[in-house]
Amino acid sequence: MAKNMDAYWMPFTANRQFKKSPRLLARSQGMHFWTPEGREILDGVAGLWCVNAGHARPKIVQAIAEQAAELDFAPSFQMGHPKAFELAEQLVKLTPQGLNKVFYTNSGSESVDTALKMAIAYQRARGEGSRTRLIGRERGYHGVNFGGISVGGIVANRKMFGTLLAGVDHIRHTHDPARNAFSVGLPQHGAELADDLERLVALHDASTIAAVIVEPVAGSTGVLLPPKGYLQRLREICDRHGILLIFDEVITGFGRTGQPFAAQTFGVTPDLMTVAKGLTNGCVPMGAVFASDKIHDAFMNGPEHLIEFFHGYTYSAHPLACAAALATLETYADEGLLTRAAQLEGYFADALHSLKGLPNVIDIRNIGLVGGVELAPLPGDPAKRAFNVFLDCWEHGLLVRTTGDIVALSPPLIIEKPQIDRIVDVLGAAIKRNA
Ligand code: PXG
Ligand code: PLP
Repeated sequence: MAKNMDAYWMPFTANRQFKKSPRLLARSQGMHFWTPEGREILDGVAGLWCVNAGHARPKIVQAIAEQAAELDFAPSFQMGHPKAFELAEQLVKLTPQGLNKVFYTNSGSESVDTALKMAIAYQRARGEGSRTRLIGRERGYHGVNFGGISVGGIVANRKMFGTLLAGVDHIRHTHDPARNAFSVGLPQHGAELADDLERLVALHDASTIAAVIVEPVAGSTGVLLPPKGYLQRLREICDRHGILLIFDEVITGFGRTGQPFAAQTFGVTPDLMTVAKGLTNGCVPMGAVFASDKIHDAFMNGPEHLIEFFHGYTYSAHPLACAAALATLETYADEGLLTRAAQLEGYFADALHSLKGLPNVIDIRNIGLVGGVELAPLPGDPAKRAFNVFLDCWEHGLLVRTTGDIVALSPPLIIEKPQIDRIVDVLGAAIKRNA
């Protein structure tokens, strides 16, 4: 282990607390991590919502190793390599109908900023250049780049960073525990919150709005589910006003909600879809934007020797990432993982909702293999109770995530029923100990 922990400035971490009592992971396999001392930790969150097929899957490990030896890097601008095309072809077999074009990035944050740029540029390309405004949603998380924090709705991620992007507005979030607490699956109340977009159309005029971006299920801000009919209504309003709909599926993509994408679970097709995380099972950084043919084709005019879209990353379609993604898709297919969450949803829901009635549990939410348990904050000390529960779970061999006073669960899709029971047992005991 490192003798000195000073040099590493850790992301989204309480650095001083961490360095006083570090939590280190040294090895991983299947549903588990092991600490450097050899303590086994059950992975309740698929790493950071990304290791959907579980850890150290042989096909993926082998593909990365072989790729590194065969073609370590290929320039991404004006050049290509076979696996980039092969992967795109495989991916569009999984996407909702009409989303047939793939643009590669290296993270969810880059996918979001790419999709926002595509939306504005598309509007201009089709002769609607006044449509530059972007609409996000309160409590949305769209990564940490400037576009993403601008459309995002998390005050802590925004307030330190100046004026952000100009011309952004937000619709209201859908979290409504007063009416929807302890809903199993989608909440009944709140489809009308989609009409908040009409309010912004009335304020700004549709002719100024390029796109709306939402997570089908908000992950980072605590597993907030779309009320029944909400996403359909948002789609209708966008269509009525010529506004593009972007689904940020960085968490919901690749099987989390029981279908390959949440767009399919909810039966609503966006114009652009962002993914990352589960695309490579978290093994090599990679993201992507799926674009409709309509959007892609709007760029494909002008002289053929000229670049159509002035955007891209050095590491777009990195060979190691493409190899990892291809092996990941194969692993998902071999084991039926992209629909396994639908089979386990009922069992997972029952287990999770059995925590109702424990001290300070004020809401429980679930869909597919994602769940949120909301705790009453300690008076005057927001986020502390959930953090204490997180530390307690860690001490008892379970990794969970917390955001504010919400505990989030998002286990690898290979999870077995006894492991679901164990997650709920350890979490329940931690909640009781921290009452
Ligand atoms: N959009 C969504 C919907 C996300 O959930 C991003 C964009 C950004 O992706 P990158 O790869 O740039 O981090 C995300 C990422 C958590 C947590 O536990 C969530 C994310 C990342 C890390 C932790 O809430 N979501
Ligand atoms: N900064 C400088 C000076 C660069 O030359 C480049 C890429 O060439 C970048 C930033 C962007 O890096 P990336 O393409 O990895 O996002």
